[in-house]
Amino acid sequence: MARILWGRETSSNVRKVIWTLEELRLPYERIDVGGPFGRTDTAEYRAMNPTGLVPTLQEDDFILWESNAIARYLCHAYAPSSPLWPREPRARANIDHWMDAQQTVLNRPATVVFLGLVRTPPEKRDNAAIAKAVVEMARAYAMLETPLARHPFIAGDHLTLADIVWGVHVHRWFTMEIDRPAMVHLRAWYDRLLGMPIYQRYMAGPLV
Ligand SMILES: N[C@@H](CCC(=O)N[C@@H](CS)C(=O)NCC(=O)O)C(=O)O
Repeated sequence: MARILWGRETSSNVRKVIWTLEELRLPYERIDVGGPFGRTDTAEYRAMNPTGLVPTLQEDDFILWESNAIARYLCHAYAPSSPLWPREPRARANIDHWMDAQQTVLNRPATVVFLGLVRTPPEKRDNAAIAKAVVEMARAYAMLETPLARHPFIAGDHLTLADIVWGVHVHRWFTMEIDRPAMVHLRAWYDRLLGMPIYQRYMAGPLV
C-alpha cells in the first residue's frame, strides 16, 4: 500500500501528521504542496481535499483530510493499542476534548500571531490584531497549566495525541518575540518535548 502525505513540512497541521506517523513508525512519502509550493488550488487536489488546505493523507484510493482526524485514524487503524490514543473511553475522551480545544480555542489566535509576525513584513502587520491574539493565545495555553501541573503530559504520564496537536504550536509560542506571561508547567512540558528526537527533528526548527 502506498501512503502519501500531501503538505509542506512548515505547516503546523502537516506536522501533526508527520509526528503521528513517526511515533507509530509508519512508512510514508511526503509531497510538498501548499504555501510557496502551491498546487492546492488545482481540480485534482480539490477533488482529494475540498478545503484546498494541507494536510491530506492518501492511502491508495482512501483519502482523508483534517489533521486531527488523520492523527486519530492512523492510531485507530494501525496502532489500536497505542497509548497515543487509548481505547478506554474516558481516557480517549479526555484526549479528544483537548484536541478539539486546540482547533477551536488556540488555532485562530495562533494563526493571526504566527502569520502576522513570521510571514508578514513589519510595514504590513496589523499590530493591534496581533497584540489581541497574543492575549488570546496566552489564555489558551494557560488552560494547559492545570493538567501539566498534575502530570508531565497533557492527558497523563505519557505522550498522547493531545500533546501532538498542541505541541506543534508551542515551539512557535516560545520562539516568537512576544510578551509571554510565565507558565512554568507549560515551559517544563515544552522542554520535555524538546528532549524528544522526533520533536527536535521536525517541530523545533527555525520559524518560517
Ligand atoms: N483544520 C484544518 C486546517 C488546515 C490548514 O489551515 N492548513 C494550512 C496550513 S497549517 C493551509 O493549508 N494553508 C494554506 C497553504 O498551506 O497553502 C486541519 O487541521 O487540517
